[in-house]
Amino acid sequence: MINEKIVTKAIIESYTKKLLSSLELDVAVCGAGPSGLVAAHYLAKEGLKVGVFERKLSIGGGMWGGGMMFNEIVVQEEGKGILDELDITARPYTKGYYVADAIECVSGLCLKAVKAGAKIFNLVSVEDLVVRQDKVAGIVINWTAVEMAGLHVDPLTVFSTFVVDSTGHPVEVVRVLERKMNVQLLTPSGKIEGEKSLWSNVAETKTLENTAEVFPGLYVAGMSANATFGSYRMGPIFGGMLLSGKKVADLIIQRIK
Ligand code: 48F
Repeated sequence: MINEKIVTKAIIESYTKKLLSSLELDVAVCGAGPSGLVAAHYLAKEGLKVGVFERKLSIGGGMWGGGMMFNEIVVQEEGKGILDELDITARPYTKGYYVADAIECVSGLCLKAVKAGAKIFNLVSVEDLVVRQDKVAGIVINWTAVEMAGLHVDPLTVFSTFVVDSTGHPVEVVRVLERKMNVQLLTPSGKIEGEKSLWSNVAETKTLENTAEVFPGLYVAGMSANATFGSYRMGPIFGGMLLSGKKVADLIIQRIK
């Protein structure tokens, strides 16, 4: 016989425990697309306390739909290395190009991040930052449902040594900092440079170069790195996203350890 009171209490208590244990993090990852999930996996695997905050119900960002809803993705040799490490199948297509099932990729990345110890909070939007003494010191979160309904409900706060903006094309977290704090970012103009049109070859390389700290305590990864530093988009080739997630994790691990 199932007692619904126990089911309800189990869910509320265990979620609350998970959230309470994530109020002070080593790294807050904003956005659970491919770059954010890879970052979360490598950071958590090093024993760091990682929380991932994702606006949507589903995890995986722009990866589920492959290219134009053909749910396959393409990676190059370097990106395949990461898929191999994470036990995700990549099949050779032609020299230097591999294809992978987008569904296996997202579910594989998600499972690896969670199993490594990262806590993922879906349905939660990052709406602001905590900035202390000219350093980003945390994030300000609210339920996506509150945001969608336009309800006048105050958010809550999560403190974090480092914050990663992996919100993809809209580069939302850096944008908040730029809009509200009138700070100089570590970009050529001191502002968000903005994303350029599609050029896969350049964009793939630039994504890695652009994966960096953009303001003390705040890193950018994935498409948000390219949008911040003014590079091109690349379409459904995902090696750069995976490598960027690993690079941001490596940079933060070096800083913390
Ligand atoms: O867009 P997304 O997949 O970012 P990514 O890791 O990968 C980009 C590729 O999917 C693709 C591409 C590949 O070549 O160009 O576009 O850079 O995932 C970003 C995630 O962040 C969430 C959003 O719902 C998505 O799942 N997100 C965006 N803003 C917020 C957010 C926010 N303010 N708070 C929480 N989550």
